[in-house]
Amino acid sequence: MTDFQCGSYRLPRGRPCVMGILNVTPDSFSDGGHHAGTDQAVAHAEQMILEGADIVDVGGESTRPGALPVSVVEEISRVVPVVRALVRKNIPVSVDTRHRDVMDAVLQEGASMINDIQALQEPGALSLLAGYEAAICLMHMQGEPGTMQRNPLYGDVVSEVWAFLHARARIAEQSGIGRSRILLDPGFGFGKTLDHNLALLRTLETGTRGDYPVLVGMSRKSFLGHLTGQGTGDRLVPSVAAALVAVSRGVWMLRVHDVAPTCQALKIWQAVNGGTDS
Ligand code: YH5
Repeated sequence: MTDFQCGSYRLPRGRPCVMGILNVTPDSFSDGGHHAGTDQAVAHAEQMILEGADIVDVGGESTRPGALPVSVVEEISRVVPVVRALVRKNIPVSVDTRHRDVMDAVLQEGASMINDIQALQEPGALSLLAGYEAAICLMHMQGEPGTMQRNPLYGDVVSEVWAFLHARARIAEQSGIGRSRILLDPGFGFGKTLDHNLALLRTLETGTRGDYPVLVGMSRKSFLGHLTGQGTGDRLVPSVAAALVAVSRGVWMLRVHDVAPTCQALKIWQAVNGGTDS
């Protein structure tokens, strides 16, 4: 199995990898000024790397249902200082954005991955990525963040989600983005009911048996609360349980808030299921 290409980094395909979530929205870190926020964000990223994260995912736009829209200029001013500092510290950086101009700014700073909940559908995004070596995570979403959870409808959610992702991957390859740097993500919670999320989780092999590595993000999401009764701040155990279900069904990368507990769980999984190398 060849390694996954992530800018100048190579991540091993022979074991599950972990992406640590770093939100840089104003509510995430204290607003003791612009630099204080950046310093705290960088410290949190370094902590996640020490805990075993393979890459850090920096996000400056909240895409939770009901969140207020952010201008591209504002999003760039939130993420660029953090991306710049992490690149300087040789930490592999992903940026969670759907906007071409944000991608342009962070790729120039040396970001190693773009994580796009809109699967490069914004005009100019495909050709921009083709000019870099950065990896791209193509995610499925039905609707728009503000309204996507109102009444999501599918004929067959599993086949529709994976057909969309394979179509986007094909377009990405035709645009000059090599297969060894494309990841697919079914987009848990993005225009999906509890039943849709469960159907996708139950049948993850539909995606993981294909030609591309699969990333999932279920950490702390509402559907885990609906299944357990746990509130937003109390979903660590459900999140780790869901992560293990996912890797057992062939998922390669996990996007998580709680890096240390996830990596501990993965050590058990890897001791049983992995080789002795990696
Ligand atoms: C994802 O799945 N998700 S942002 C609501 C929560 C907790 C967490 C109500 N970006 C994904 O993390 N990128 C986000 O509790 C993502 N895959 C990829 N590739 C939403 C989020 C969250 C929302």
